[in-house]
Amino acid sequence: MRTQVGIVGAGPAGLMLSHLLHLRGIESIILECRGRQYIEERVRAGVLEQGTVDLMIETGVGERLQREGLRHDGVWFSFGGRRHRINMAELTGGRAITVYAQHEVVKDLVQARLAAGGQIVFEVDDLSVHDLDSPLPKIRYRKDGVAHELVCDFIAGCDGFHGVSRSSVPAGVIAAYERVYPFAWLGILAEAAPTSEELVYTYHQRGFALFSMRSPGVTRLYLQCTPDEDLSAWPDDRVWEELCARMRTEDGWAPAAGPVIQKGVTGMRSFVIEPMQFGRLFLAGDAAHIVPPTGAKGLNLAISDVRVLARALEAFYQSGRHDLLDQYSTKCLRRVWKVQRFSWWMTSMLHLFPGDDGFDHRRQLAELDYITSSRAGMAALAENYAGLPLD
Ligand code: RFL
Ligand code: PHB
Repeated sequence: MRTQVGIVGAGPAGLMLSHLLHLRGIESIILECRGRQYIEERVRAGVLEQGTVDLMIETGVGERLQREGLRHDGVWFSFGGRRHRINMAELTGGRAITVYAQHEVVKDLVQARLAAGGQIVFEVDDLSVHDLDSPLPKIRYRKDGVAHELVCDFIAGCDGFHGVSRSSVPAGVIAAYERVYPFAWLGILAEAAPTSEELVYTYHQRGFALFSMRSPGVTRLYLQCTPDEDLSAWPDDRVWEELCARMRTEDGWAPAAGPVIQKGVTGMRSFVIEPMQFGRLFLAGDAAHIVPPTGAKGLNLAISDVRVLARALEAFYQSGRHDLLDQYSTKCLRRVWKVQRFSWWMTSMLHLFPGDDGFDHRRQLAELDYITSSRAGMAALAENYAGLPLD
């Protein structure tokens, strides 16, 4: 088998890359180890930056997003028993976030690819990448027990943090920078109408908590917990008690409880590799970097990587130019590190760290006070949260 761009992974990065390449007349094949239903139901991110929303609309996959997505012009920070709103749209010239679940983005992209005759091979096994520094790199895999080889001009490693692409780069070629946090998030989805129209990030002496949503009938909530938290110690009643203890404000605001439909623990890590390329292998999204979820940036960063990659591949196929491909890593990393900084900063400001004392507590409160009362502080938060402009 032969294609121009072989894509490993049908997450947001791989699917959006394939879609953008198709619009530029470039052929690709996506190889995914999971089934279609699994990737279309996997509960993950929920917040889309303005640039991600604009890209989906401009490229013809934003119809359902425009109908069902919840646009939020503001975001709330709660501390000391009070909620404070930051008006993102007003501070950024109309930029906002949209709440639309990651698996809905995945569904829309899968549908668009298949409707356009695109190839996504689901449930592949034993995938490996070869000859990365040659002009014809290859992907080998098994499908239904039969071995296949896909010969490509380029390979895009969009296979997430645990994929095989990154670990196929020879040792010593890429450097990794990492920070692992001493806490995790216990997240639930609940059938309960959201009691706030916008997200609420809460700093509390019992630990961080986050109020988010998926639709007018479904609330998404998170609690800071330990990295090895045992879910069996968290029956639904205890989760609601703890959420309310952390989130309830002086004016009586709290989340409304309802049947819990999903529960899980997510670890927290910052991770970046440099460079994001080796020979004809280009890494994008979680395969190249991970951010802690506090800034709601992982999905958005995956989308901004593949936008850069699609343009570079277009320049190559249209005029044989290599310069944009050569600049891929440098260009992406400039944004990646700014987003890493923001996600690390939000995480540091809002969580309790083991060993923190009264000094740390007061410093965090002062920072929260600053970013919710100074126009400059609010503007910096709003600009990063709604998403730095894509160039
Ligand atoms: P993905 O989505 O992990 O997709 C990788 C795909 O590759 C497949 N794969 C393989 N296929 C073939 N062969 C192999 N050997 C393979 N190994 C893996 C996998 O099955 C999968 O389909 O990576 P991608 O495309 O880079 O997208 C990244 C995002 O998924 C991720 O950054 C976000 O979900 C992070 N994230 C959030 N991001 C946001 O922008 N906003 C948020 O609000 C937000 N909240 C979150 C999050 C992630 C969370 N979890 C569970 C990690 C909340 C949570 C709880
Ligand atoms: C979510 O809705 O899942 C969500 C929202 C904001 C975050 C992380 C996750 O920072």
